[in-house]
Amino acid sequence: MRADVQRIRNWMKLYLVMGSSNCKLNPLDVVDLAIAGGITLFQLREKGPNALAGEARDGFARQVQSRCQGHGIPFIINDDIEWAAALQADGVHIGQEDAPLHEVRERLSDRIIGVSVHNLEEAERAIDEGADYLGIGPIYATSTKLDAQAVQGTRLIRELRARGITIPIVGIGGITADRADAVLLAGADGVAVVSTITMAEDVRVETSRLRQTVLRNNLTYKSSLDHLP
Ligand code: 3NM
Repeated sequence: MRADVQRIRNWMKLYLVMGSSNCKLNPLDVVDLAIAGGITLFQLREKGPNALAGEARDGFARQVQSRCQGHGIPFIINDDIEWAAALQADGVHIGQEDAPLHEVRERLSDRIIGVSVHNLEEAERAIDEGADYLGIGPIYATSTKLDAQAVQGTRLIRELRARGITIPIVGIGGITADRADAVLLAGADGVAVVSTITMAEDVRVETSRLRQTVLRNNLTYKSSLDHLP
């Protein structure tokens, strides 16, 4: 059964995206500390020059997944639909260059499917085709994703909300605890971060700081959503 929209909205609040190569510490320790600090969703994005492959990749994924499962945190795979299916992950996050959404929905009918969008047209298409949430970025400059598009600020998030579009939205790209307010006030349900958590001096403390910001702001945004038709 597909999760209802309110659960998905709640999962967006503090969304950790990471791969083993994004971390200063042992990546499994980072996952443990981020869970202790209060992340609400996890996406495994095992990409880039030092990414794991083959059995090492599988073994790492299963260890992360079991940590997430132990704490009721949905575990999502970036891009690789067949891997997500093999792992029985809770969902997948796809970009514009990945398999078409309707095919992904056929393969993973009851799973969470998130889509990265960069403009109104992509957002409307993803919604029509059944995306569960939209990832919008890069909001701020990022050095984590080498092929990131141009920085777009919160413009698209504001535009979608101004049109009365209520799909769960997470902002991504260069987001820190100090910048999270602007993303949430624009209308995002939460923030997705890589380096603010994975490279933090104290992963648990930084995660808690982000969580406090997000929970405080989401109250403001939720109450404004109540007035939408
Ligand atoms: N996707 P950090 S930006 C994975 O714009 C990813 O769609 C982006 O990393 C997008 O939090 C990004 O370290 C990297 O800036 C975000």
